[in-house]
Amino acid sequence: MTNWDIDTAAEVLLAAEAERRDRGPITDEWPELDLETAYRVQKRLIEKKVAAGEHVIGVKLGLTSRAKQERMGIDSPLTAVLTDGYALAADEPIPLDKLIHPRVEPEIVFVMGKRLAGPGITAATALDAVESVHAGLEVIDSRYIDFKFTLPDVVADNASSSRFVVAGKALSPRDLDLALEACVLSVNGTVVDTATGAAVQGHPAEALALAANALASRGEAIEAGQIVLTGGLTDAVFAHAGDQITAEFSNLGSVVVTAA
Ligand code: OOG
Ligand code: MG
Repeated sequence: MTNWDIDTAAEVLLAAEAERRDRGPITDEWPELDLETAYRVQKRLIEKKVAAGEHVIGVKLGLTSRAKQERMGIDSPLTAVLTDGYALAADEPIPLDKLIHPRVEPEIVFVMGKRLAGPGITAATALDAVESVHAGLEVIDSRYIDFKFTLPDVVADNASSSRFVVAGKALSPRDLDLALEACVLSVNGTVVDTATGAAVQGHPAEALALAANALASRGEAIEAGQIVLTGGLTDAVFAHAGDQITAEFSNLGSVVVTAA
């Protein structure tokens, strides 16, 4: 029997990631894992990645769209931390041999020009701190069997973070209406889903403001230069060997990953 505490939970999740071993929800064994404690597990997990040589490069939001919330059965958004260990280079395939059951979702991505620290951040102030906006794809790979988890479980697991890719094309957020930005998700040339930027909290800048305010409640901020993934616009699709998954946006351009 595991004697659960914050450090043990972080170690168990890191080992599951490293050894490609999915497991049952931690809350089944440690029902006292509440949301606040789960964010402390997430923080400890990131501290361990940093101690092993990774660098924090940004923040992500999860469960910001209805499509994602309905699929995962959780109606509350969350935040997680991005390190350079999750970044895929432009032509780098999804390494299926290192992952458990990866799924891919299209996201609108911000690169911050200024530090953004809550509380009291509105979508307008949030957008003022953005340097550029990009198309992105996130690869999620829950360490829980069948992506079945409660909110504290998924927060502790750094929101299923696994890999992400950000398109090189950069636009100023002032040059387009991100609520109307359209996204078409295709697998091997077949359209599987569509959405607009309004899918995430009505506007991706609302998601950014939400992140800044949520982080402030835990004494943290979004730093200048950091990347922010605003959350899957559509449900995520499973990545199988040989798949080519593409998100085409109306103004932000296209971003593609292959699974190898
Ligand atoms: C949780 C991760 C959520 C998003 O964009 O909503 C997320 C999951 O779906 O496993 O990254
Ligand atoms: Mg995501």
